Amino acid sequence: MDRRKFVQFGVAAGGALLANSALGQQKPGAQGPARPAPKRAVFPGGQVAVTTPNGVTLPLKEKDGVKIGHLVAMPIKHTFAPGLEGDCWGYNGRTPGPTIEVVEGDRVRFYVTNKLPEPTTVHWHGVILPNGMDGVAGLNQRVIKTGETFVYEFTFNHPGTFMYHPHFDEMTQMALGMMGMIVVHPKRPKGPPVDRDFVLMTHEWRIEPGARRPDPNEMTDFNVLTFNSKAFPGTDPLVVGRGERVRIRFGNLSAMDHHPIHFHGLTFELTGTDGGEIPAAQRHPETTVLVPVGSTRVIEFVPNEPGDWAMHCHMTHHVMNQMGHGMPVMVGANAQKIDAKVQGLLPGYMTMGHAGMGDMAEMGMPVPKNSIPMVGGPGPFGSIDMGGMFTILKVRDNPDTADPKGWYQHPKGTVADRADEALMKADGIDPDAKFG
Ligand SMILES: [Cu+2]
Repeated sequence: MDRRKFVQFGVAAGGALLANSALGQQKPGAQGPARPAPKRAVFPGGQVAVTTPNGVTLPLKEKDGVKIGHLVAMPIKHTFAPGLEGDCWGYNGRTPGPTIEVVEGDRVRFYVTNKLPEPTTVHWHGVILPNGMDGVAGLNQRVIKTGETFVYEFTFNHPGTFMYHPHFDEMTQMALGMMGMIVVHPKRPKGPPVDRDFVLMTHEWRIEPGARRPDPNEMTDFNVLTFNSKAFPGTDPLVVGRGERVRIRFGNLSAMDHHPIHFHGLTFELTGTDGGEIPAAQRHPETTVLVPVGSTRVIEFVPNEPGDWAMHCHMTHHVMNQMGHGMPVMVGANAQKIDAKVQGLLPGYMTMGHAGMGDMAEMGMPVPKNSIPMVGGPGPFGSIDMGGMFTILKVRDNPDTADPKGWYQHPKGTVADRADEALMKADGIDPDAKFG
């Protein structure tokens, strides 16, 4: 019996715990890194259920061969990161809404209740379905008025990674957080099975420091950038096993920006989009995947280097929390002289940013109530001076028992540190070398 079949058997027999402990505690060694058992092999062919970091999956109940779900469009309170709360709109009390997870061929009936102060609809982005179920207000259906419940019924005929969002007053409703991911597992999976499967929706928001309501009118100057509506350090890390095959499905329903998501410590292959699967012959290694607005991108990889690896949008303004973009450039300015002059008028004035922005988190810069400082969170070696669309991929030998909050323990001598003077001398390195 192979491992995957055994796990399925274990789950079926109510012995998931046994399967995990029996297979998950293999010590790395002669047989290579441990390959802990997937926790939930519940879809055809042993496909693991998707994980939505910081999120949930929509519960579905089956009746007469139809899977039934309920989405409630509603105002919500949302925490982007510790210190930043928003008055947002979402589904079932959250943004993004619950991830819809089904299997190719599934017939579904989705009820949509509107508890917003204005009409809405739901569009099933990328799903090919009967025209009257496509959700474009005025074109395919009447709007769902406040207080009404509509019903959508269709069959998911194509496997893949899709999204859902309103198609009425999109600018407002999506700016306030109304969106979610859809995963349709294939009936007969091809290619190597994955051990972990994640969904991450990218998004951008404009929230004035101190305000609670995202600004739907913003077109260019977004200052809160998120994975699953969380800005670092609010993003849950992705804990994966060394040697496991991992899939991440990205979506982008940002207003304006495409997001190049960059991975440290591994290479991946693009295996699909919301158009479908990419043929194996067209795949090639990459370290950054561009996720355009209104698209999904699916990647797969096998991490072999253990550690805490950064995973983030590579637009530098998308990995800083709540940047203000109207400031003068102060880098290189003589702060002492400026401070002395201005302090005559404004006691306590301090020029910010003259030596770069990286130290702002540690300085405890005063910020308005309900706003997050310009930089991120604490790390094992000091402050991680990134925020926004940033998270951490934690590659572990025993991911199922590893503390997701814990940091990687580096083997001795494998962390960059201050150079030893004798070694520098021996290697002919002069720190005071002159150039030019
Ligand atoms: Cu970005």
